[in-house]
Amino acid sequence: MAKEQSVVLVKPDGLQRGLLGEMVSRFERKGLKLVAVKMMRLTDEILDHWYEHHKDKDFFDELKSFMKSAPIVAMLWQGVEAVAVVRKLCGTTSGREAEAGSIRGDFSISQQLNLIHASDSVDNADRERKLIFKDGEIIDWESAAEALVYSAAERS
Ligand code: 3AN
Repeated sequence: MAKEQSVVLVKPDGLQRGLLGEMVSRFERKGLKLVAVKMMRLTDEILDHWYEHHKDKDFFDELKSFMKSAPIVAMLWQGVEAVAVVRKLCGTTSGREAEAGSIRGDFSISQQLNLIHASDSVDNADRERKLIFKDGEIIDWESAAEALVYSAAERS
């Protein structure tokens, strides 16, 4: 089955609140595979592309300065239908509405300070991956757990 990659950003509030380990743990336990990770400070150049769909919104400038207020941790998680799976683990955008059991549902009560970003489509995951990671930073390693988390049919 088709393996996808989802770009996840642990946002400044997630890092400041010490939730990085909690989030990584949830993705690992699910059976997703981490193929790239780095800490960085986001720039205007990246954010203007990243949030292109919000550039005319009144919260755009505030959103950008929030995303630059502390470093973020960028990760690439791989797995079968990873884009939808990761979105589900994150929960819907507003922490107040996000499902209990999701990352936002369990740890956020805000629309903007919602801890985490996850790609919302395969095309956007592709675009976001290129904005953040160089080819050499992505490592497609052989996971011994793969035979335990997927059936043979799902692995092929
Ligand atoms: P998601 O992060 O769930 O894909 P988007 O792409 O609609 O949601 O929003 C991107 C980010 O913009 C959100 N994570 C949130 O931080 C911020 N945002 C979205 N809507 C609002 C809003 N109405 N007011 C303030 N910030 C918002």
